[in-house]
Amino acid sequence: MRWSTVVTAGLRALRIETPSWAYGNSGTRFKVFTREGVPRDPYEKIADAAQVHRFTGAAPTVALHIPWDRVDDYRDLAAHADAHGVAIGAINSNVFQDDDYMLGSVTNPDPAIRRKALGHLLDCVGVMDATGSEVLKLWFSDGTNYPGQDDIRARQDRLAEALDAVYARLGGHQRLVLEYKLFEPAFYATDVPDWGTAYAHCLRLGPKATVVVDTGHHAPGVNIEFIVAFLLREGKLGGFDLNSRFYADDDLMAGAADPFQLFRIMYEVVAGGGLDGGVAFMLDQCHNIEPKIPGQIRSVMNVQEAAAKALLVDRGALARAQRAGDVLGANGVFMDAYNTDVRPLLAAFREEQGLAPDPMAAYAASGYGERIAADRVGGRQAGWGA
Ligand code: LRH
Ligand code: MN
Repeated sequence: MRWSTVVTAGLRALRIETPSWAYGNSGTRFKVFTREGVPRDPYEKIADAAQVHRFTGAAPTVALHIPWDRVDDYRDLAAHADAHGVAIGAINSNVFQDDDYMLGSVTNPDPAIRRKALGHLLDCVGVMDATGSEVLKLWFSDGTNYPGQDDIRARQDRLAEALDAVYARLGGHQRLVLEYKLFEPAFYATDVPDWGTAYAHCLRLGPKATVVVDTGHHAPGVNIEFIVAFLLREGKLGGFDLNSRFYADDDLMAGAADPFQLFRIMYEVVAGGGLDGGVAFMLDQCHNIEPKIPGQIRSVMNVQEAAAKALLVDRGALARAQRAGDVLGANGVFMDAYNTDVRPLLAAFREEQGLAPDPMAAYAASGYGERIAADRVGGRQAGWGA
């Protein structure tokens, strides 16, 4: 089997970052369901994220979201993470939940509100200084709901001005990743709606600015792996917010709704050298009805499975078939990898690292879920607070 060296080397390089907010309560505008054992603060969220790394060996960092994860002492929080065998990853800004941002944050017609929003973004860089994080993730809900509501071009000027100020504030080892999204909460024009807009801003900003591809942020039918291949070729793919969807920004478990799409995306990552560093593989999900820690473990496993299949593609045979114009031959090579059951390989890969072959079963057997349900009584369960 050709999988041993290439695949295991690739899997060793694959590091998946889990989002602190996936451990808290989440839902839709119709209902946010609660459940026992949900963390009440960032310390408990990090303890839960550490369980995902404990059983998968592939999730060593946790992304924070500010102010959802605001604490008095971020250095102490980073030390807490370290004590649990993980580290704090990307810092996510939040300029989408303040009443002042109804007509926009950094793009708002009101300069005072723009200054307030920029202040928050700069504060997030301050958090990075304290936690040692290298990545600032910027997503702007900014947009309009009705034609004529505001000037599309003027909003781009305001956005560019804020991005310039944030970029200038970044320290030597720090970088920003800009996330785009087609719609929601804006329903007419979103100010960073697609990869092209994000790419253009990042190109203008400089080498420390790259694009985040959230797999739930495209119009139905968009070929996301094309975007990935293109951005990698340009050296402008900064990372992923991995999740899956059947309709819109459903934020379901990565690979759950469309494992073939995740495979095609991971193949372009592998083919474009995206596993060699510089690309952050972050999950961005909401476990509205399923238990949260097992949901994250399953998601990490889904990404590992897609990566293992992508690493399995016989690139030599594929290139030969492609050069020969052998359409069915090329597609056949690609599908052989996708149709390969990589679960035994992943089980062996985990055992090689001293981990249990089945992380889901190992977590269930650990009793951690029952323990936190019993211990975490009282207090206010964490959530989006939307
Ligand atoms: C916006 C988004 C963004 C996060 C939020 C939790 O839809 O994908 O990445 O800030 O979800
Ligand atoms: Mn996202």
